[in-house]
Amino acid sequence: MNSFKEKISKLTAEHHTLITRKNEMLAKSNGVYNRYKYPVLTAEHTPLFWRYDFDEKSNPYLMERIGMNATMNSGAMKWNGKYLMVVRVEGVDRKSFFAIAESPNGIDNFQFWDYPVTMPEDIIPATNIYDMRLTAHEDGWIYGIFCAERHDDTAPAGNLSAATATAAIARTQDLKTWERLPDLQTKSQQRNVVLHPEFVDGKYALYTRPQDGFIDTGKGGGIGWTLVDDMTHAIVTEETIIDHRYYHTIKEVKNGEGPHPIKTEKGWLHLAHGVRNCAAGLRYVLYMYMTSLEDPTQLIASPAGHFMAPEGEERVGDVSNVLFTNGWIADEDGTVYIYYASCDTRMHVATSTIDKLVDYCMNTPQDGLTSSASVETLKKLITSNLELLKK
Ligand code: BGC
Ligand code: BMA
Repeated sequence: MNSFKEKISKLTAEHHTLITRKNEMLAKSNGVYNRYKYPVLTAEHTPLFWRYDFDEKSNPYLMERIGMNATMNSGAMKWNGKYLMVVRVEGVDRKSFFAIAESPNGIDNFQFWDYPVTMPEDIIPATNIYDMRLTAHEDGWIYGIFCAERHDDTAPAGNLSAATATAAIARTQDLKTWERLPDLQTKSQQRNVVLHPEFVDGKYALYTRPQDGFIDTGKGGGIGWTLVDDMTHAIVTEETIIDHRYYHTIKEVKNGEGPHPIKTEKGWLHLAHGVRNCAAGLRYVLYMYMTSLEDPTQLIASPAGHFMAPEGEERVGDVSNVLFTNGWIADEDGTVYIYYASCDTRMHVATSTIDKLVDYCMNTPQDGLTSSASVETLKKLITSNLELLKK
């Protein structure tokens, strides 16, 4: 029989093999981006010393004491030359928390820092926190905006599912010590709130996603934009919808900003998620759009349909048929690392470049909103290609 120490060594060796596994870019591509063979983070990547009690006296069977269920919806940024994610880790107790994982190259070898983030709860304590968007703002702070979820105590007795979603705000200089600021004050519930990296007219600019209820976006027409004076008392006074939802599109039911947009010569490049309903439940896909540098409320490109949808093993997980993103990194050489989660279960990376993504946004036809419009768009391309092929 293996000794306790030998069992730990074996576990440690297996874990090491997993977290240092080299990732491979998949050759198959639509020309816009490349997927990779392995997820970049799974629950199995979390440190063994988070899950096991390594004391033989208190854990003679060497059991997992604190189970981890998922690593998903992660914010991302480059930090001291490392590719870093602020991961939504979900325990088997269904509680999410944030933990930083860093990689030397952005595609593999992601390793968690020893401790998860201690997020101060000195405002109104939340039951669950998740989906942080990181913004290194030009004011010098790194902001994390995330969803804080609380039970809705106005619900009839016995309704334990009624909840409220609010945009929680925290800031840091070192990603270790976080200062909690008051939640965003707004008329409606909010999820998917994202801080724009630059001041606009001397104010902080936020992407919002007003919603009538906890799940139902209702009259909240899409991704909103608002200017606030002070992030330490952020109050939404006016909200303009900049990316609307439409009937019979990939974002018919909901949409939400992903990470903050990337500034390019041609405009702000946005990555978002869109949701539609079907017999299998809500289907979440990723889509892109662009806004003007002069006036970031103006949509300048809106390619039709999804940019990425779940494929293969990405389609199955705790909440199947879901891709979600809230992190990407634009590198100095123009490479873009897109971090996306599949099915609220695991994290993946896809790579592209700023030039390719701008080309995709500018040259993909818009949604004509009807089958006949789609056929007309398709016919134009076919005719032009058939002419070329004759030459
Ligand atoms: C879950 C989120 C989900 C939200 C709305 C929350 O309780 O933690 O992952 O997006 O409900 O369905
Ligand atoms: C949402 C998001 C995510 C999640 C998705 C699917 O509303 O905010 O947290 O990935 O639902 O469950």
